[in-house]
Amino acid sequence: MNPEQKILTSANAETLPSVAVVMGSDSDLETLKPGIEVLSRFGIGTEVRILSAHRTPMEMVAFANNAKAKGLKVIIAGAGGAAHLPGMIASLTSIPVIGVPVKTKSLSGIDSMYSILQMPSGIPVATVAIGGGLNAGLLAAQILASADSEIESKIDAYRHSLNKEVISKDKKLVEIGTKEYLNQMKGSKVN
Ligand code: RP5
Repeated sequence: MNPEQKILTSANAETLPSVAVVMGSDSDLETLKPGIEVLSRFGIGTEVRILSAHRTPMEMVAFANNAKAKGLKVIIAGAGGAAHLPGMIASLTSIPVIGVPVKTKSLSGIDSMYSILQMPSGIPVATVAIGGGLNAGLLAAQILASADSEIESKIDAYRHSLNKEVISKDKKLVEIGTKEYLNQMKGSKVN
């Protein structure tokens, strides 16, 4: 095992990471956590790193340059404000990059969104919604699923569970009515 592999956070010790989740600051971690968790739930190995386009640019370049040799297939990059990390990584590797605009205090993440979204022709970044860590993880899994039927089945099962959940909510709402449904929703939030 090379030294770089030792610092990998793999969802499954047997699985070498195929997805990297990188962020400009540890303050972005909460936003990316749902994506990291869903990848883990699907048994997809992840490498999670803090790499700043502005504070650690050389480390970011080294990561992007080594990404393909390490076997990474998708990179999720979250950043806030002047969010250059996803675009800079996309400029250094042809591995698909999913950008996650992190919500900011001053501009609510509109700054992050435009920074990530408005890439010049030729260097795409697939941008999810502001704070869209979960969808970034799901999209990464879906990209891998195009060549992996096991992951595809897990995504199908996940979507089936979403479908069942909404159908059961609808049934309950019809049965007990709006007022009682809202009461129960408020009660479950307190607990
Ligand atoms: C960006 O600056 C990071 O992605 C983060 O969202 C933002 C603020 O970073 P901290 O000041 O919280 O470290 O590079």
